[in-house]
Amino acid sequence: MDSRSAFIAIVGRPNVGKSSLLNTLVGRKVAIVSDKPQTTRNRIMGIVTKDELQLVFLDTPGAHRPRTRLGDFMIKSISEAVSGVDAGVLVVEPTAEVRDTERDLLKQFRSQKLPVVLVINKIDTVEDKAKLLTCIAAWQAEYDFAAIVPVSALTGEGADDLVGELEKFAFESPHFFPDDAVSDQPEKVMAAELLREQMLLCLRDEIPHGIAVVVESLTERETEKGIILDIEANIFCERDSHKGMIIGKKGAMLKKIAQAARLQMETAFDAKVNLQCWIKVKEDWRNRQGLLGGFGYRM
Ligand SMILES: Nc1nc2c(ncn2[C@@H]2O[C@H](COP(=O)(O)OP(=O)(O)OP(=O)(O)O)[C@@H](O)[C@H]2O)c(=O)[nH]1
Ligand SMILES: [Mg+2]
Repeated sequence: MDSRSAFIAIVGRPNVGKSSLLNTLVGRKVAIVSDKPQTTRNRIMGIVTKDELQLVFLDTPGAHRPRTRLGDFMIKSISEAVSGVDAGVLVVEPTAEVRDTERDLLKQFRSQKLPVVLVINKIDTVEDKAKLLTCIAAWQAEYDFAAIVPVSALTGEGADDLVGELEKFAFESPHFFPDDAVSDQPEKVMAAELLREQMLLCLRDEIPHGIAVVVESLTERETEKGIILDIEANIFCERDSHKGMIIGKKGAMLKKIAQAARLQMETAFDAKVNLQCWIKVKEDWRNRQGLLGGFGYRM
């Protein structure tokens, strides 16, 4: 059979599980995940290749009302992703509540005449299946979806059904990426994201949202015990007080964060990692265009 491909944008409100879904579909961790909203800041590509079929997913930041220039960038990267795909996946929580955020996203798909599949995620949290039916009915009334698929990104339930629905949007074309590719993210970016993920998991309130991570160098070194990756990362935060919280008592917090991030990197890169981190303060960087670009938030 001839090869087929489709580009698919994954959109939705913050924290609904878009990145978790991407990871489940790809079968590898390509996007970081946390319980805090606005975890994803860039569009992140995840590639699924099954024989002749290649689906290229674009995970996007959660749709929200931006309050900083970084927020503006995040919202722009949603429209950017939506404008270049063959179909959309709108991810929602398993509730019957439809909000303007989702209506605005659907408007973007409608204006481009793109088919949309609704994914009702987190069904592992729904005990009463009648609730799910109410939820489906509410969404059906809202938009003419190409399909509605209940899934759990956590358990993987429904993921194959979803791929089955999305396969319908694939058109005959050569594959855009090598069949063994899972993402387009450079290793340095992946390493920075894995470090930022641990900050989101370990730090509270506004602090993790005001953190940017830049991996300055990532070099491979052959030793008697195998390959070691030396990774040097700069962690930028917004205030001296935040810097203190990140370092923690006698450096305990930074040690915990770096240790956890190192383990994640070792799994991701399948090599031993030697991670060094420096913390720097850049006041109000989320509103400073020049800094945003340098931190990787540039269109
Ligand atoms: N119980 C359950 N939790 C889930 C599921 N999918 C995601 N989560 C949790 O929901 C939270 C948010 O997941 P993310 O994948 O980071 O959500 P997101 O939509 O990418 O969030 P943003 O990047 O902030 O827009 C995390 O705590 C996940 O573990 C699911 O199917 N079931
Ligand atoms: Mg995300």
